[in-house]
Amino acid sequence: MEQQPGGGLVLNVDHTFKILLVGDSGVGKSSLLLRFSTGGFEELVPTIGVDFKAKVVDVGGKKVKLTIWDTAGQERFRTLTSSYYRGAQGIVLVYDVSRAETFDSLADIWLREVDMYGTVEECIKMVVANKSDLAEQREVSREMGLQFAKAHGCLFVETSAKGNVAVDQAFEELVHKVGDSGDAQPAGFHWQHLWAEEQAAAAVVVLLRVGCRS
Ligand SMILES: Nc1nc2c(ncn2[C@@H]2O[C@H](COP(=O)(O)OP(=O)(O)O)[C@@H](O)[C@H]2O)c(=O)[nH]1
Ligand SMILES: [Mg+2]
Repeated sequence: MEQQPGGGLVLNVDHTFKILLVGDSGVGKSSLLLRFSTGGFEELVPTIGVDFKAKVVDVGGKKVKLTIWDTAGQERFRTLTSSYYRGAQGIVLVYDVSRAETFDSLADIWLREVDMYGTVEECIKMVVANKSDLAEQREVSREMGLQFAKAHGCLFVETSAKGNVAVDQAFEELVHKVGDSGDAQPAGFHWQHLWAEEQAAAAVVVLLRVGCRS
């Protein structure tokens, strides 16, 4: 988003992708986002229960604004609202390879929620097996993760947010798949249809900017 001399706001990107992180508390969702976000990330205003970050990336020569949504811990109470899922084109389902119950939760909770509340038919899902550095404590084999991902039509990658293993590749692969799916919203369209939370955050940014100028 850029402020024009006349005061109008312009999104100078070709597309906007909404990407979500879901999974049990403690699996490393925020750590993955932090790892991916080092460099060129814009912290948007945290709203109640949801944090999101925006980053502009290049996908096949087009400028794409990613808004990556993370929970602010309320997944502990299983109270993610439907608006969290609405319009998501990419969904990252994270488990911790050292805690089998977080893997079970993908089927028991998170995939169900995605099916129930997701609104984008062609949405790309990726299963991320995080904490691959914890070899000694591993409870979920790579093979199990891969089988599960295949069975549910998801991409699969093992990562370590701590060791910075495969984190960028995971997000990049997902973003490219979303770009290929043809379900990306042109930026202009998306601007008209921003979801309530993002709109509220954008309004605060505008107010802050206006405040700074006067
Ligand atoms: N060993 C290891 N610890 C990790 C990794 N990623 C996150 N953690 C730790 O796991 C805990 C929970 O991480 P956090 O990102 O807050 O999880 P969230 O609740 O899913 O957002 C923190 O103590 C992190 O430092 C990883 O790849 N390896
Ligand atoms: Mg978190």
